[in-house]
Amino acid sequence: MSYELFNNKTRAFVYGMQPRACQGMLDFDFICKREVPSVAGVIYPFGGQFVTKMYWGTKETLLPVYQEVAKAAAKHPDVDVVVNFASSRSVYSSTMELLEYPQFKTIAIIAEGVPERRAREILHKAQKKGVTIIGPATVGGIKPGCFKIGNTGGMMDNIVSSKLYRPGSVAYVSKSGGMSNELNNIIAQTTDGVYEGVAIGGDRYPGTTFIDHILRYQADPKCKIIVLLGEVGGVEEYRVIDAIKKGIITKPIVAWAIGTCASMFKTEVQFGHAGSMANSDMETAIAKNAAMKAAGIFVPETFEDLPELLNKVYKDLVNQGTITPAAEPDVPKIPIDYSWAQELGLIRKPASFISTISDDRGQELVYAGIPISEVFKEDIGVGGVMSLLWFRRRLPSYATKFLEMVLMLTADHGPAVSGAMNTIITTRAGKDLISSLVAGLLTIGTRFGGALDGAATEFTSAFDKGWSPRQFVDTMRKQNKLIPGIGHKVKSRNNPDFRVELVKDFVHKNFPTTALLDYALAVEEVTTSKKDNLILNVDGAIAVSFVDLMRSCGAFSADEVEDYLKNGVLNGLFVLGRSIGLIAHHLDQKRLRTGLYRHPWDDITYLVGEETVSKSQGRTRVEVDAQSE
Ligand code: Q5B
Repeated sequence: MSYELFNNKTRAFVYGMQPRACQGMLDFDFICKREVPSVAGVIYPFGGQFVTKMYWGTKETLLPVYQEVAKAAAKHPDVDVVVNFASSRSVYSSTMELLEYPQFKTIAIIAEGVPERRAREILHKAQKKGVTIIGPATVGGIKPGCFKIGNTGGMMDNIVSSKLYRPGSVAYVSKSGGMSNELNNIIAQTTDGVYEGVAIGGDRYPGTTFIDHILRYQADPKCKIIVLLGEVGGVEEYRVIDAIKKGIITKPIVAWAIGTCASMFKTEVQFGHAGSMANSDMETAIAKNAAMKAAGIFVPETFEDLPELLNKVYKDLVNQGTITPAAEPDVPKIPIDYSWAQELGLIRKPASFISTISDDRGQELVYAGIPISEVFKEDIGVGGVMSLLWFRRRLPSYATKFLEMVLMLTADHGPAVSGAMNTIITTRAGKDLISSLVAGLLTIGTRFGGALDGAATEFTSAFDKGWSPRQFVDTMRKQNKLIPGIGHKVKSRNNPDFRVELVKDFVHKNFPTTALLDYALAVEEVTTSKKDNLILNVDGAIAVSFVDLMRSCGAFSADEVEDYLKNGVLNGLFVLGRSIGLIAHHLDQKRLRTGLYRHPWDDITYLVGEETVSKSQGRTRVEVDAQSE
């Protein structure tokens, strides 16, 4: 194994779709002032993506995504490192495949839970091919100023505070990836910084062990101090001791084996890592620390004393002239992700949108402050949900019942009404549900189903001015205006609309006041005396009742009532209710498999002359005919 696994020209593939890890590596490259990004591309056998968007500093850039290792390798012959994020299930096959490519010299295996037999097979093949494996079950490693494996070092602010953007003189090897962050911090505080750090992973059969990396550090002239963070279980620390005894390792080592507290337990303790359990006395952390100390390694009394001891060793080397601390470069500016900066409260930006009714960002969807589970626990029904979303408040139960009643009453009025007709014709033209529904909905207007808002406005205004019903009807007629909410194509005094009867009955029984409804019924007396079909229709009855409800239920101020009426909430009731029926008509036509509709000629009066446009006068023959009549 060459002593140098990584330098500032190292190029790598990331195996697996890991945008965060890739971005972390690129951000690290950027603050290390690397000329070329360390990630050459992503290998992701699943999906058909060809590029993935990343940042290089503050600019956006594209990373190629390869579905096949062969293509990636052929395209980037300079890549010699692979950071393999494949899962424990697929890491064996993917690593075995990667080992077939001689250009890959180092493979980091991140997955935890790789079966030991598989790990040993990988190791065997890697040794035969001369490939360095870091892991499994590791975060990887870092070479300050040069290269970072995946998520090693944590967030960028952590990397900057541990000065990992430039090399120091201390190289470490640990089992634990989490503890490697601690080491980055300790080394930055007590010495001129980290030269290189590798976490070999906590499995029983790691691809490389302490001695492999310590031998590299011994051979590397830029490494001046070695830190070894071992742990209970296994005998790898003793291989380092042997190498010291044989004079192979001569550089100062500061070391500690974690797990000295194991002796406080009555039974053998299995720590977090698969390999961290002592199978014999010599595998205990206490025995290892004692043996390392006896071999001349700098071993503190406790882990808490390690920084002080490391600082002493460092200072001695500085005093001896072995280490000459380099001038500190400027602390690089970290490109920080917008979402992260926002989470930290570092930035603010005026939002383009405001919403006050619902929120899906938390664990639970919230309607006007009420979690969706409460909506069901309290069984507030569709009317309750409408009151939360439309009015941002809870309404009394008679009000939510009324809302539901309106939806039920307006749901449908047969296939012959304008909206249903349009939906049916649209469906029969082969359109989809949404188009057919919308075709029907777009028919709703002041004459059909959309008279609620107008009715509420006109009746309320007349009532509030103290006009008598007769005065109201006469005034509207003088102004040449039809009274919204009055009149029906087929319903009349003799053929009453039962929907209106149901509304009147419910409102009179449940609402605190019914002043506007009663006024509208008095207006109906006047209009029906003129013509039998000029009844208070379903739009009108709902509209005036709703104004009574808003004015008397105690949940709305007078201004709010006015605002809601202006904003068209009442037509919204008809639109919502009738959507049920229009969807039903679409489904009905689909079910019946009806064909394209064409209106019969004999049902259309054609008033088209032979010549549509008079050449001399530029007027249509119909116009000419109409004028001469
Ligand atoms: N006259 C509804 O008209 C209709 C008058 C009036 C004073 C009036 C008409 C109207 C206002 C809008 C309205 C909602 C077009 C209706 C609905 C949902 C539905 C539908 C369904 C469903 C009916 C004959 C004579 C004329 C007019 C006078 C008529 N309306 N005077 N105020 N409001 N109403 N729309 O029968 O002297 O002879 O010239 O526009 O509230 O859409 O089921 O179909 O659930 O789907 O065609 O229920 O009333 O009458 O226009 O020929 O007029 O009565 O001035 O007088 P008609 P017209 P004159 S509910």
